[in-house]
Amino acid sequence: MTRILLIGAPMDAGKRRRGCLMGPDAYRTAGLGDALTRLGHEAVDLGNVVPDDAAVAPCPNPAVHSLAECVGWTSALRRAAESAAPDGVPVFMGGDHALSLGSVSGMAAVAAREDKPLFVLWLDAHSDFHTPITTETGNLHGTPVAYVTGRDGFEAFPKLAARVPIENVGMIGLRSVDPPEREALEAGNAMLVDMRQIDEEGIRAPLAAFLDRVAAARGLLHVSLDVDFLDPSVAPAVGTTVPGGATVREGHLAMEMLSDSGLVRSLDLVELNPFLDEKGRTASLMVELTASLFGRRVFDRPTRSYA
Ligand code: 4U7
Ligand code: MN
Ligand code: MN
Ligand code: MN
Repeated sequence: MTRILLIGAPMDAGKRRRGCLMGPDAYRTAGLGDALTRLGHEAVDLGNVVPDDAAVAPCPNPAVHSLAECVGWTSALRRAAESAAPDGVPVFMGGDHALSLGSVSGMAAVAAREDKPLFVLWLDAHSDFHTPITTETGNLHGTPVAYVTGRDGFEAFPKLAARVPIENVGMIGLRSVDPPEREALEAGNAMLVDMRQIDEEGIRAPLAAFLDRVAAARGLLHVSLDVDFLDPSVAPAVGTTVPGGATVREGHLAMEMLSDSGLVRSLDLVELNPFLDEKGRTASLMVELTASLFGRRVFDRPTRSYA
């Protein structure tokens, strides 16, 4: 039995297209809490976070928009992560992916306090490794990995309590990486799994290797699940669809392996735009995937340990 803390983050400022603010209520409507309770967990809905008021200097990159809003969400969500984590496993119901500026930096602070390394698994079509300087769209939902790993250009944002080393980041599902992101990623040593690699060797091998590393380091694992990790044919409710994504089964296998590992300390569910959904099917799929991550099985398997 796990105590799971559902935290609504109706953030919509990380991009121009509106609708992600309805995400938390879509997850509630799709029965996220009940699905977790049925698995024997205690699921507590902490309600929605309210962003702080923030004042910022203008950004040198004129494309960037909603900077103050994003800064205000970041500080509020970081506090929410830090205050929830000692009581259970926080699940951030987004909201767009800019919410991870706060959730991941908060979990990094939690890990540092426990004197453990934080690892981040980024399940996404995109690498979200822009800085406010390199972004061309100005959409800050494309920046959280750069922020939490300590890249320059985030002076307007709260100073990090702890940086996530880039080698502790694993990205799976990649198929849309902009040239400045690619250049910066190639200078580091994150685990980068693009769709071609998934086609060639499946999702199991790279994820198992990553989980082994987390276990060996006695690390905490934060999982950030962007709806666009999945193929748009099965998960249409997202503003940034990219064809050629993960299948339903690839998604479940990843969640089942994460569940077996026992390493997941926190989770983001991001980028669901209920305004674009078809009869709630994307919200429901995200609920099903979350249930797999928290232990739902068709049949049990002998326990495999990642260590
Ligand atoms: B998401 C993009 F240009 N890279 O910077 C950008 F392709 O959270 C997309 O992963 C960012 O959905 C996508 O705007 C952010 C674009
Ligand atoms: Mn993303
Ligand atoms: Mn994405
Ligand atoms: Mn997106």
